[in-house]
Amino acid sequence: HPDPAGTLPGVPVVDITATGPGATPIQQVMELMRTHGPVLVRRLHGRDALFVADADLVADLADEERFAKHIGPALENVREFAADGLFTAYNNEPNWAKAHDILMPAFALGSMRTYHPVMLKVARRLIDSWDLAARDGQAVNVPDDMTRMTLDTIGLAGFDYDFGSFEREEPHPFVESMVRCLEWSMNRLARTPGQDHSAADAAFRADADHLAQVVDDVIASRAGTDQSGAEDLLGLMLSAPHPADGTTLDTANIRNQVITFLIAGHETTSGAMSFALYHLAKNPAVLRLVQREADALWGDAADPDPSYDDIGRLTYTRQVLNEALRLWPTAAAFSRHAREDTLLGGRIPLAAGQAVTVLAPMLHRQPVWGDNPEHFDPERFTAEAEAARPVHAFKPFGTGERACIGRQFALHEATMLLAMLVHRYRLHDHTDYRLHVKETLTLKPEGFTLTLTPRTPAD
Ligand code: MNH
Repeated sequence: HPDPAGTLPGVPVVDITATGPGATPIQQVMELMRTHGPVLVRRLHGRDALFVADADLVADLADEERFAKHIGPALENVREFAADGLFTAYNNEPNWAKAHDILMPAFALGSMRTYHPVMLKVARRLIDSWDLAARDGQAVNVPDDMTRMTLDTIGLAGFDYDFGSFEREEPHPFVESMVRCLEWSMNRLARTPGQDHSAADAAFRADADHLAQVVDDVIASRAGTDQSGAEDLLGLMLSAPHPADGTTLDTANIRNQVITFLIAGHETTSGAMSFALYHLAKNPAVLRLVQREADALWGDAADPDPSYDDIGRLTYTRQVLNEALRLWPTAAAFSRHAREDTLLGGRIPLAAGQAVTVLAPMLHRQPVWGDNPEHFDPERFTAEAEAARPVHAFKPFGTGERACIGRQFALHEATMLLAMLVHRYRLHDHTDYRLHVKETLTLKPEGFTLTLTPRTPAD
């Protein structure tokens, strides 16, 4: 369908063809919005994309009667390796509803109790590794180690598959291939028509093949074993009948779901924890409060044994994570389309099928957040503050029936790890790190390192 966004009344059109989107397209749109306001059309090689961050417009887009998830050009590229997996499936593809119904029970709040011991086991791998670094006075690379931790967690919790990331000097090859596939998906959007990209495309195919091989390995390590008792993701994928028609997922779709969950299940959580640690390192008063909350639970135990219920009590730690996701929502954009011709916010005419992309980092800096939105302040997420704010002002997990299925999983994992880390270590911002946000479709604080010293009871 056509995309006549350029003719929208009162919406500025910004043509970026001369520079292209560069290596940081999300941050480029953030800058454009700082100049032109929270609704704009970005034009690239004659292709228009409508971006919004205005809180009222985002609230309108959350209306599931009139709008639905849109698979835009970025997700079309991701479909090249994740196809009809849950994240990239079209709304009307039968496998979306089928997989959603089969997998939902694995993400109900109660299921987190099952994942808790695995999450704790992997958190201890990270701590063992950081203990060695602290002993040797070596810096740790925060995003790299957060990625080790989240990949091992989703591997073990979801598929009983051990990536063993802490036994490797370099990231697991799955991660390297995945990052290049995500980069390819992002950079493909910036292509100048008519140029030759066959080398990049061939390299992408090789990486996508590698992802598929890892997936086959994950599945093969379970095939032939009795699945009837297995209630993790792979067990459900392999054997759970659909509640309505009794059929199970087909083999091709299972592979797409495994790729999807291995990626979606670790990449964004890793970034979220990295940004949270960045903000803690830069905000000693907040760090004290998180430490106090962990101390209240675990005292000066050298090796605390966090229970499932402890994690629910870490309310301030959770606020810190939310505030980190406000400033740097690691899946920064999601798209919607109009189901029928409609007026967005009562003023912007949209044709049926026409796409709108929500830019969460700028939504999270709108006036509803007060007059100093750049200021890191977890008090924005007390229950009272949240109740006083429009519900759709905070969208790090998307919206509606296509919102993030793994939200509770991510928050349980991240809250526990953050609390354990601040309980155990003093964090030293030894490089006086200046934030550099790297984009690979998702966001990470590139090159952020810390040195660590053990906390003593008096700290
Ligand atoms: Mn997750 C969808 C953000 C953690 C699995 N996730 C989404 C969307 C956002 C998102 C935004 C909606 C995208 C869109 O509308 O196009 N997810 C996050 C963030 C974190 C995260 C910021 C961590 C922090 N996600 C996780 C984890 C898992 C997961 C952990 C799995 C264990 N997410 C998904 C899946 C979808 C999704 C699967 C697609 C759901 C659907 O469309 O049915």
